[in-house]
Amino acid sequence: MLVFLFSCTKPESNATSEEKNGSDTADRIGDGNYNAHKASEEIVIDGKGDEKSWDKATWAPLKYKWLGEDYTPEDFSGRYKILWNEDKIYYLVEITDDILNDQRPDPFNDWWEDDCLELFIDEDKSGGNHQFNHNAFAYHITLDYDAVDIGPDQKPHLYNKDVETKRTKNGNVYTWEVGMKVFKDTYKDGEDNPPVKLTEGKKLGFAVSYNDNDTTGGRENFVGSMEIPGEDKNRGWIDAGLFGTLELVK
Ligand SMILES: [Ca+2]
Ligand SMILES: [Ca+2]
Ligand SMILES: [Ca+2]
Ligand SMILES: [Ca+2]
Repeated sequence: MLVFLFSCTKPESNATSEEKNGSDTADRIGDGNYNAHKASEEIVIDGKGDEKSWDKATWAPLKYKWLGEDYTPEDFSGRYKILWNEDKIYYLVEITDDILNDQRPDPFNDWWEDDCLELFIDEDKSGGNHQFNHNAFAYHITLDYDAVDIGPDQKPHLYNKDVETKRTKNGNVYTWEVGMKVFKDTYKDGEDNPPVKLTEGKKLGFAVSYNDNDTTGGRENFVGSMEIPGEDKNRGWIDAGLFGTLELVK
């Protein structure tokens, strides 16, 4: 009888009771897609998910290794939640990391080699190449909150006015809270671009990821929210077709 009971239990489910409180079924959590609820109050970017709306958002894992050797949960583990309102998409990302590495204070000096949170967003879910254009954005958010991406001039730019970030620390657990404006692919660097007004039912392409660097002075692991097929898994910064779907729900 005991064996029968065990066989009915889903052995691979990572869902906690907190995850089950969300509207998503446990089965689809972590498949790289996400249904984000609308925030019902102002989200203050302070690195604390203590706004009530965060309680209705479901945690999803950062569990797909895109680069590096295998790692332990103490070395890296991560999960994220997303909310939205008319003006912004909000992320709460909880990262466990044994060592924070910020060897390059200049944000344009190989920014992906320091510890950084990397958020991908494709406003119209078009997919396609976004390496040197704004078809999609790949915001690398550094430990001192610079948001870096490459523009059509093939040079890195700061997008700090579009992406607001704060982080808190509790032991080796870091909570990043991000408020991100969303832009069309007509975005012009150095100009005043109107952000898109977000609406219920909208679908965007997205990925959440983290570059973990500890002791080698370079990126040791790159871990993301969706599976990337094939041998070369470091293609998200070029190909928006790999992104998951972020749907804005009630
Ligand atoms: Ca907050
Ligand atoms: Ca680490
Ligand atoms: Ca696009
Ligand atoms: Ca690290």
